[in-house]
Amino acid sequence: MSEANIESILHEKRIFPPSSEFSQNAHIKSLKDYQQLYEKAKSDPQTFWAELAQQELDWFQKWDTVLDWQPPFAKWFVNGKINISYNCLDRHLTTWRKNKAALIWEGEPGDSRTLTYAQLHREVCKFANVLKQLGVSKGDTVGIYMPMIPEAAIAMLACARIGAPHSVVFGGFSAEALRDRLNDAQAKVVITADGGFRKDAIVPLKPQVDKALENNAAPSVENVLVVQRTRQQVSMKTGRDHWWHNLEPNASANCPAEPMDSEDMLFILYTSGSTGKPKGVVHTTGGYNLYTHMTTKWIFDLQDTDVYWCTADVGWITGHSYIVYGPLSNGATTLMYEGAPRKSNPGCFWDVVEKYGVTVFYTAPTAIRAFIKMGDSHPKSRNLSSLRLLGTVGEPINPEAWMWYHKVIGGERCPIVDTWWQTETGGVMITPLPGAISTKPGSATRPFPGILADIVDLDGNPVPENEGGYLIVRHPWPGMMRTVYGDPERFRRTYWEHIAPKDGNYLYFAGDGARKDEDGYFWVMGRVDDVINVSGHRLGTMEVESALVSHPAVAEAAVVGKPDEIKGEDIVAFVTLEGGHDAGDDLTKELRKHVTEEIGAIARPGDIRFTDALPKTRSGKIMRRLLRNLAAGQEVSGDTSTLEDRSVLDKLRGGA
Ligand code: 6R9
Repeated sequence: MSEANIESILHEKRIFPPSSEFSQNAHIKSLKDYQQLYEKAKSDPQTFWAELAQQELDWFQKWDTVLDWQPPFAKWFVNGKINISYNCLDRHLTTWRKNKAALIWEGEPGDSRTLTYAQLHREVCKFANVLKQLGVSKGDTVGIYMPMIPEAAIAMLACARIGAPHSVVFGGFSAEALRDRLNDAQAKVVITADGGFRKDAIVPLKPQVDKALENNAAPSVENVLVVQRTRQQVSMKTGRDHWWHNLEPNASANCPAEPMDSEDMLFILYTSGSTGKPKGVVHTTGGYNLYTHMTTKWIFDLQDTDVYWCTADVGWITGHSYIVYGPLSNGATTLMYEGAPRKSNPGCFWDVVEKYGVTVFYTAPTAIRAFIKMGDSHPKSRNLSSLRLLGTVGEPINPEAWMWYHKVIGGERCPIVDTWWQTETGGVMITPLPGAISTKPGSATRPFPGILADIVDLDGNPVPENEGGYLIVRHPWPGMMRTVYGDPERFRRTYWEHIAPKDGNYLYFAGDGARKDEDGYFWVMGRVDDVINVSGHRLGTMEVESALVSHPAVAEAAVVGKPDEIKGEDIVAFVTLEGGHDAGDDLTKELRKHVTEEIGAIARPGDIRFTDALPKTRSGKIMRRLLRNLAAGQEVSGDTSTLEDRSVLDKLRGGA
């Protein structure tokens, strides 16, 4: 961290105000409205959130305390009783929305399905009863390892309905990664599918689950539920494995939502940090429901006529908060797409926009850069005039990509919301409110009302305008993570004591470097810890290093990120070998395969460099900063005086 060089090189001056037409129809209509909300939330956060909780959500029982803050542990809406599945479904059934499309789904092969609120409610109730039949009750954790099909959302909502916390594991993770997560969460049931369709191929899922569970390696798992999607042959273990389509049709459609305590765990979601073991980020019910509801409403400016499409995978926090919970809590129409742009169909996203008249579109900078590379002809040959608002998330967006998005996709009429947030924050933290805040390409602009974000140095002192520092948050907010599952000390250490608390004031440390400009706009520059952001996916260098070192040929490994045109960053691994193993293309291939098996294809190093030794300090720490320079093809800069053996660097430079 002390190695972090957080100097900003961006000096973007262009500014884009929303059109008056957009502002007039928006939920938050002007900068003044935003400022009023911001000031109100700042001066009395508890009243601000309590009023919204009362107005916007349905409670079975009102809370008696808005916030119980015993740093770093927060409880919101203490003793309130609520169910997020009820807020996402049941309450809309007594309104005209009953027969509105809740979920529009498009499969990669071109099949599709639309579920109204009434239909989605029925499916969720039936599936909740299936879970109950299998012995899942309130408090039991359920693993979800699914492709992007409606059953993924149905499974999440069914878990929430009966109070069983879910732990969704991204379908691209390997059997090993799945097993670790199932064990850490002590999952009782796993919900999966035979496979999913992605880039014209079948991604096998059930075989990975079999592998994760083989030899009783995840002993907490009693049952596996399997959705038939791709129809390839899978093996079913009698007594343990069940087809969704055998159980669900016979289940009762009557399943009242369980009144949950505000602070009951809603889900665990694993994310990478700077140490080896992924962290189980814990989110609870009431605060998360409110925070995702409000952010969805004001940032995506949802109106009843909108068709809203977030392209994330449900395996990531963006899928949780902004495909499933936030949009449905608002009674919106949320679109889910199974596939990804691929050689055979580079325009598939724009076909989906045209087919369904998508109005709000939310994607990642890495996707935008890939679209740019595929050429303007694809979006230009489709009718994208339904779009009225665009969003991005996952990493900083470079101004060129922002401008392309603005011109080619947005037709210069759609505001762009660049949303900064994290798995840990539950929902968006820094973002334009599109009718109120003028945008600057590359800036996430201003904090959401109620979010006291700032830039400080390592002592917690605010840094001057336009100077780089560490992004922090000063006051708890309803959507914040509550703890690291099973490890509250890690939660304290990682997020709240990284900058030492002063006079009982705790600062939430986000792990990002940023600066604030003369207009109070935030410019996020990227991670300041050992986390690499590959295509918007967080990977800890330690995780990839551990995977490499678990291969018998590898003695030591150091992993760094290098700038990549499409992915943002790519993984470069520096590897030293055990005696008797030869560096070469075969081993490179084998190691890349090995990392894919251990973690998943997203962690596969783009570049593996064999070397005799790694550059270390006298205390034995690998100097990743030097490796980052080398990986990027730059001259090694900064202080090298702590290097133990200078010749190591010379050899690496010589193209080891
Ligand atoms: C939602 C999500 C979080 C990290 C975060 C930061 C980066 C996300 C960003 C952004 C700049 C944005 N990040 N959005 N950086 N501008 N608009 O992505 O969660 O997977 O936990 O990643 O992603 O570095 O710390 P998560």
